[in-house]
Amino acid sequence: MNLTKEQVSQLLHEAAITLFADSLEELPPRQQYQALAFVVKGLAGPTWAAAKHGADERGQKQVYYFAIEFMPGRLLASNLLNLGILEPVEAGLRDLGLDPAALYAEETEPGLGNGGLGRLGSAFLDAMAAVGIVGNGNGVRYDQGLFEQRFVDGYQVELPDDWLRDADVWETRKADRAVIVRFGGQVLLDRDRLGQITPVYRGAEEVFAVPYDTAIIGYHQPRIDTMRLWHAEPVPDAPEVLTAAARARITAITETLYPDDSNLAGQELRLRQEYFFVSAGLQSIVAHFLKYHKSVLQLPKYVAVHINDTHPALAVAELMRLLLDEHHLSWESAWQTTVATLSYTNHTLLPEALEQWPVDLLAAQLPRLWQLIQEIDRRFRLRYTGPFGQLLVDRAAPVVDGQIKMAALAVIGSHTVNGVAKLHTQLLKTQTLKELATIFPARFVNKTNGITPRRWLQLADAPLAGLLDVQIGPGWRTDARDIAALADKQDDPAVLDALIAAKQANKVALAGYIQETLGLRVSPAMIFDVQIKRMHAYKRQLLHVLGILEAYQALRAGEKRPPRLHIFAAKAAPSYTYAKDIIKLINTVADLVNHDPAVNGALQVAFLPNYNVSLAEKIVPAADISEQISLAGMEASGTSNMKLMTDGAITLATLDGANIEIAEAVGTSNIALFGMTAEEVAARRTAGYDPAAIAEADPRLKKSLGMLIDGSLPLGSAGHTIYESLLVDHDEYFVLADYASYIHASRVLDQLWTDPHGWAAVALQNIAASGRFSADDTVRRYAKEIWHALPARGGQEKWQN
Ligand code: BZD
Repeated sequence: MNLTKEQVSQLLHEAAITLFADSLEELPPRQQYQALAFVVKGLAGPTWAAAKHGADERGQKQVYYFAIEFMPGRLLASNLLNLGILEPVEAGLRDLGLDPAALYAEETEPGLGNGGLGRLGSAFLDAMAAVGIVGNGNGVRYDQGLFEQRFVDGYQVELPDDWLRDADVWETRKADRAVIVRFGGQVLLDRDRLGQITPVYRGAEEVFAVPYDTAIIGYHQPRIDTMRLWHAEPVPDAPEVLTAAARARITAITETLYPDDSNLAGQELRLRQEYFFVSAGLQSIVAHFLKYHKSVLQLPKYVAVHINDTHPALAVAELMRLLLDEHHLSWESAWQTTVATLSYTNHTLLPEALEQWPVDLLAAQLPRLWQLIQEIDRRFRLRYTGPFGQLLVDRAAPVVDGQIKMAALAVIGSHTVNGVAKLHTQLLKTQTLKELATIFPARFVNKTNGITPRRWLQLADAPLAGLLDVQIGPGWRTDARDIAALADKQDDPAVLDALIAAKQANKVALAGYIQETLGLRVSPAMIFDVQIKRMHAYKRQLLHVLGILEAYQALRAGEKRPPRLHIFAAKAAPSYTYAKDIIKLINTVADLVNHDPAVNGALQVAFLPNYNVSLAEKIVPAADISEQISLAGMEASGTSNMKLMTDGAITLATLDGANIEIAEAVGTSNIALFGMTAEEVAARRTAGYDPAAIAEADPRLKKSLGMLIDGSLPLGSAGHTIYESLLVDHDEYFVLADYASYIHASRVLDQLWTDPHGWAAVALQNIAASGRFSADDTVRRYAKEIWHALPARGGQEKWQN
C-alpha cells in the first residue's frame, strides 16, 4: 500500500476531529494512538471487505482455527508493517513531533491467553495471512484477559485485566451475524412428517453469541484474514424476561479467561465457554458455507476446522449435531463429513492437563451432545473391539468410568492429529495417546511450532533487522529461510562487531526498562541470562535459581566469573501455590544478591512483573542466554526458545521439545546442552532416585538448599515447601539430578563469554539457523499436509480503496 507522510498527517488530523472533536496536537497520547489506529483500520477496511467474499468466489478452501485463547499482542505497529506503511507513518509522526514508540505503547495488549498455546494461535493467523491461506481465528472475546501481575513483598498479586476500558479500536462488533447457542434443558427425539429424527428442545437456556471481528493483515500482501471472537449476551427481545441471576449466568460465559495453563479444574463454566465458541463458530461457518454451496457434503472440500488442543474438541459432536439434526444427513455421511473436516493439535503431555468431563456435568449442560457422544463411543467400540481387543479399546474410548476424555474424542473425530515438536509427537504416539495411535497410526503427524519473524525480528529487534539488511539484503523479510545466508559471515570480524553492537543497543534499552520498573541499575556489559515463560515446576525455574545460588557462593568465595544478570518473567496460575512459592524465592534471592556488596556488579537478578507479549518484545532482543531447561519429556515444544535464538541468544537447554530440533539446526557446538534425555528420565523414574544423596555429595548445592530453610533467605513457609519438594517428596522434576550438568553447561558459556568474537559467532549461527522456525513455514506444512488448503496464487488480490 502506498502512502506519503503528508497523507499520514492529513488523515491523522481528520481522525482527531472525527473521533474526538479536537485537534491532534491537543489530544493526550492515548487518543493520538486511537486516532492513528482508526486511520489504519480505515486504510485496511476496503481490502478486508473484499477479502471476505474473495475466497468463496474463487472457490478457495478456508481454514478455521478454533482456539479458546489468542494472544495477538499489540497490533498497531504490526499492522503498519504488514500494510507496508511503517516507514511513511513513522516519518509523518516524527514530522508532527510525535514519538512512534510512545504511541505504540499506548495500546492495551489483549491478553486473551495464558502462554504458548494462545500465542501460537495468533502467530499462525499472522502467518496464514502472510502466505496467502484464507485463515480465520475462532475464539472467545473475554471481558477480562489474563490477570495483571504485581509483586508485593516478593509475592505475586493478581489484578483484573480490564483491557476493554478504553474500548478496543481494532474489533468490529457484528451484531447482525449473531447466533443462538443453547445449554441445558431436555431434548426429546421426535420424528417429523418425513420420518426424520428431529430433536425437540424443552426449557433450554438460550445465549446470544455476538461476533467481534479483527482484521489480520497479510505481510505486504493485499490479503486480510479475520480473527472472530464471540461474546455472550442475553437474547435481545426474547419472549421470556430473564431474572438478574439468569442474565448473569449468561454474561459469565465470556467474562474472564481461566488463568490456568496446565491444570484443568473441570468446572461447569469452563465447559460452557468451550461449547459456546465451538457452537457459535460452527453454526456461522455452516451458514456461510451454504450461501455459496448447495450441500453440506461438500464442506470438507472448502472448509478445514482445526481444533487447537482439546478445548474446542466438542466440535466433533457439535458438527455431527448440525449435520444430523439441521441438515438431515445419515449418521455415516455426517461422520465422514465431520472427520474429513476436522483436525487436532495436542499441546501437552502432562496428565493433569488432559481434559476430561464428568458425564453428569456434560449431560446436564449439553443434553443433545451427550446423546451424540454416547453414540460415537458406542460405534467406536463396536468397530474396533474385534480387531484390537477389549482392553485396548477401553483405554482408547472417549467415555470411560463416567468421564468423557476429550483427547480421545478429538482423535476419533479428526482426520489428522499432530504434536508440536518431533519428540512430543513421538511421546504422544508411544505414551500419552498410545492406544489411539495403535488404532489410527496414519493419523498422527508432527508439525513443529514456529514463530513470526515479523514481530520478533522486524518489529522487536530493529538493530538486528538493520544488520541483516546490510549483510544479506532484505529478502529475509519476506522469506525467513533467507536468513541462512548470514552463516557465511561468521568469520568476518566487522560483522561480528556489528552484531555485538546491535545486541548492546537492545541491552541498553532493556537496562533502562529494568531501572524504571524495578529501580535496579544494571550494566549492559553483563551477560543477560533470560528465562521467560509460565511459572511451572516442570519448566524448572528452580534449577535456574540453584544455579544463581551456586554463582553467589562462588563469588563470595572470591572466584572470578563474568558478570551475569539473570532475568525472569513469569506468571503463576493464581491457584498454583508451589509456583507462587518459586516466585517468592526468586524475588527473595534477587533481594539478597542485588544488595550484597560482596558480589557487587558480578551477579544480579531482575524479575520483571507482568509477563506478556509486549514485555517479551523488550526482553527477547536483549538476551544473551536463553534458558530452556525443562525436564526432558515434559515441554511439548516451547516457542520462546525459537524467538530467543532468532534474536541471537545462545540456548542453554535440555534435550526437550523443540530444543532438540534447535540443536539439530545449529549444531551441537552452537548450543549448550545438558541433562538427562527423556529416555534417561523414564529409566531413572523406574530405577528410583535419591536426591538427598546428590545434595550430600555437593557442598555448594547442600549450602544452597540449606539457605532455603536456615533463615538466610526470608522466605516464610515457601522455603520449607520448596526444600521438602526436593528432599522429602523425591524431587518430581529431577532438579537435583540435572543440577551438576546444568552448572557445567552454564560455566562453558561463561568461558565462551571471555571471547567476544567467539560468542558472537555462535550467536550468529543461531540467527542464521532460525529461519526454519518461522511460522510461515509451519503453516505451509499444515496447509499442505493437514488442511489441504493451498495458498492463494499471487496477483489475485489488489489493495482496495
Ligand atoms: O503450548 C504450550 C506448551 O506447554 C508449549 O510447550 C508449546 O510450545 C505451546 C504451543 O504449542 N501449552 C500451553 O501454552 N498451554 C496452555 O496455555 C493451556 C491453556 C489452557 C488450558 C491448558 C493449557
